[in-house]
Amino acid sequence: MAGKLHTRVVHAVCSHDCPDSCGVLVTVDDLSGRAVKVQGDPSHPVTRGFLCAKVARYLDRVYSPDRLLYPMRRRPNVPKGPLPQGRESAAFERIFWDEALDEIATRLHAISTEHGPESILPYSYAGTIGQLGYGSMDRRFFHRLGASQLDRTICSSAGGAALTSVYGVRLGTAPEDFVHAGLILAWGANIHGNNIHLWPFIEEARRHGARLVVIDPYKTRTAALADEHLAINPGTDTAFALGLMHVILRESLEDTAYIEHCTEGFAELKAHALRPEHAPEAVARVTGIDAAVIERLALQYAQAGRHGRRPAAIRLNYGVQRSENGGTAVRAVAMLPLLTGAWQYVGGGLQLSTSGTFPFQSSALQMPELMQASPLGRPARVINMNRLGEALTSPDAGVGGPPVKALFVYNSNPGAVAPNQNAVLRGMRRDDLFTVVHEQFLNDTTDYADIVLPAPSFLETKDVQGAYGHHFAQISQQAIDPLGEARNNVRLFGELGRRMGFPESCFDDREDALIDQALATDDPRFSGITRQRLEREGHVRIEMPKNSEGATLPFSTQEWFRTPSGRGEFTPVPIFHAPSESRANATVYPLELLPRKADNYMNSTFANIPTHQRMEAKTAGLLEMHASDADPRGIANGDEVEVFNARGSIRLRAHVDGHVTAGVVATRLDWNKLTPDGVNVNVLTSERLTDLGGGATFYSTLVEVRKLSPVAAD
Ligand SMILES: Nc1nc2c(c(=O)[nH]1)N[C@H]1C(S)=C(S)[C@@H](COP(=O)(O)OP(=O)(O)OC[C@H]3O[C@@H](n4cnc5c(=O)[nH]c(N)nc54)[C@H](O)[C@@H]3O)O[C@H]1N2
Ligand SMILES: Nc1nc2c(c(=O)[nH]1)N[C@H]1C(S)=C(S)[C@@H](COP(=O)(O)OP(=O)(O)OC[C@H]3O[C@@H](n4cnc5c(=O)[nH]c(N)nc54)[C@H](O)[C@@H]3O)O[C@H]1N2
Ligand code: SF4
Ligand SMILES: [Mo]
Repeated sequence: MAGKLHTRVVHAVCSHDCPDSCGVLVTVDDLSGRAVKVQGDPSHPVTRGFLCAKVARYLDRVYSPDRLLYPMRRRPNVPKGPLPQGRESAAFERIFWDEALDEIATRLHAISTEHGPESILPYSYAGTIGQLGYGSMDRRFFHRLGASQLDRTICSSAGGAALTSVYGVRLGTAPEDFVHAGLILAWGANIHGNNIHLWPFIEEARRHGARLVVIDPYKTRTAALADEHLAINPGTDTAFALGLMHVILRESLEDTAYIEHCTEGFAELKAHALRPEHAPEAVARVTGIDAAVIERLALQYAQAGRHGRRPAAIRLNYGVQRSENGGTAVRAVAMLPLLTGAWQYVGGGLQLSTSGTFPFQSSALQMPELMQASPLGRPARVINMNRLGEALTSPDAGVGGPPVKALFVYNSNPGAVAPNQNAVLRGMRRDDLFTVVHEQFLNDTTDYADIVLPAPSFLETKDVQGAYGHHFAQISQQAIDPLGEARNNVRLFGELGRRMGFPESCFDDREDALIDQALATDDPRFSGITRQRLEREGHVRIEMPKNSEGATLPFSTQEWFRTPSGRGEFTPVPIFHAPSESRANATVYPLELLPRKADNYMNSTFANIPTHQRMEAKTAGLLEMHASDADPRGIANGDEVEVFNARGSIRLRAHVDGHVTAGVVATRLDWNKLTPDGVNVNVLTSERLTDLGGGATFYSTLVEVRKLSPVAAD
């Protein structure tokens, strides 16, 4: 009880790459300076007082004995390459921050002079999605340096480009409004695993009679809890969406008044969708979903919202677009509410991303104009992050210009998460590549670093954040001092800018100044939203235009669209092509692989934390198969198997369990060094890009599986 007197509660925001962006209350013991408890903010309307299982155990990560606490340098004569977990630090010697920064500045300067600044490649993604941590001072630094630009495409760029092509802006149905829906489609969306704070709203809708239908080739937690699970063949969503449109149009169930006011290209879409190849029987052959089911779902979808029925909401997530033709698939799905006018009803519409709600001033934070002041004097070349393997192993980085001679990694673990891992690791192993990694842990990427630098967790730094799954802006206060000598991304790149001798005063900006810059805009959505107000209130809802009944209904009227035509775009009409790596085009490698995320990790984050490993123990290291694929290969439950294709191979244990249908196999992302053969599933995935947005195609991967004899297995 006495202890209570010495604690305070700090409002932070979970900065992981998750749509929920939870408000987190951190209890800090003032005597020790330690965080003693984390909990979901009960006053946050979407967090509603709970955290996911991963972050509820966050202190096990923050205070893990394995945290990287000091800058280190590779010892002379220790080659780059993997070391077992717990033994990695033997490759390094501790150095002071000053030495580390001086050495980095000296090396980058020399490399820039000799090979040109574009031979330096930053590599980052979403270790934090705070505005400052994700992209601010780091971008200023690399822009001023003239380094190659990184196209950050590994997650959502196909879907983002697709949504923008149909709507012009990334807006969607508010999670709170899902309670009013009568039909909810979870389309390539593992809500219960990846987006848990939407779940209570769906449960509430179901208490009022809503049906939840999951469209996913894998029987996720979400699918297991749904009213109906449609196990679609991977990469065939365009065909499925066209099948639904076909029935809706054949039955004249489209909303003609809405289409007239709000859309463009309807006649073309109608002619296309009514073609015989989009009739339910034909679509059933492609998608694996019965024609009768397609008929019924199309009628239910179109009739929702009418005659007093509750409306239809689609939770489309990024699973659909991690496929070779995923951009087109997202476009096709995103057109459904335009056809039925579902946007006009509270609780109707679609959510892929709400990120367009927040007019953060990212160009003020990132200052692309600094490229003009760089030695290059022009915008630098662009390298797609999904092609890291090619970038590190080609003499012209795969895009023309100098080879990559320096790699600066932060906010990401490409050694584990990037596709075509064998090429990535071959590249990172190069002796003539200078690699810096800013990290919280020694992992599959630091194994290849020349210098490692300690980074803070979100408890240890201040930031401002929006969300891609709700409408609240939040300040994340610094709850505790950085552990060891950790420095946040802002300080790291500000200091480095000074070491490089950049004269611009923008390298002196600190967190509060940057937050102010992020919020400084005339955009009415940020009117009245200041750093001080966010600090006071924790979270503030971004107000969007309301209708005469006081409801915010995105895309219910024409004013919402931001496409060139100012309307929802049905053209170019979505055309279905089977992915080149899919059953329709399979030759040598017949099985479609789902290289999945783990329910209890965040991509590769948490994979090294024993608490989280225990939560994930039931599925780690397994290859899930259907009996009809296991039997002819002589594979039984528990057998050691090799999963392989032309890019690589991985050893797993077969699990014949009914989570996948015939022709599909599935396994999960893990750290390489925590697997028996030291590689993870990304040795099998390719650097091929999506049809739109240059996205990653993890879910278009063909493999073969064979049983390993017991001798070969040990
Ligand atoms: N627990 C947990 N939560 C996370 C993450 C995590 O790693 N773990 N990662 C975070 C990140 S980075 C992101 S981007 C979001 C992503 O959230 P989601 O988009 O939900 O991510 P995925 O699990 O990749 O894909 C969703 C589902 O799509 C299915 N799918 C695959 N191919 C197809 C297809 O062709 N058609 C259809 N209809 N479905 C398909 C997959 O089987 C999967 O169950 O989640 C975030 N939240
Ligand atoms: N096979 C397969 N591969 C995938 C996916 C998949 O579903 N299957 N998903 C893909 C997707 S959707 C995504 S988004 C990517 C995610 O790829 P990444 O963005 O690389 O995600 P994480 O694996 O979470 O790694 C983030 C790293 O950032 C570090 N970090 C956290 N905060 C900070 C900070 O403040 N500063 C610095 N310097 N570092 C910090 C963490 O310690 C962690 O190691 O993976 C992709 N790869
Ligand atoms: S990972 Fe997602 S659900 Fe979990 S605490 Fe963070 S924002 Fe919330
Ligand atoms: Mo992602």
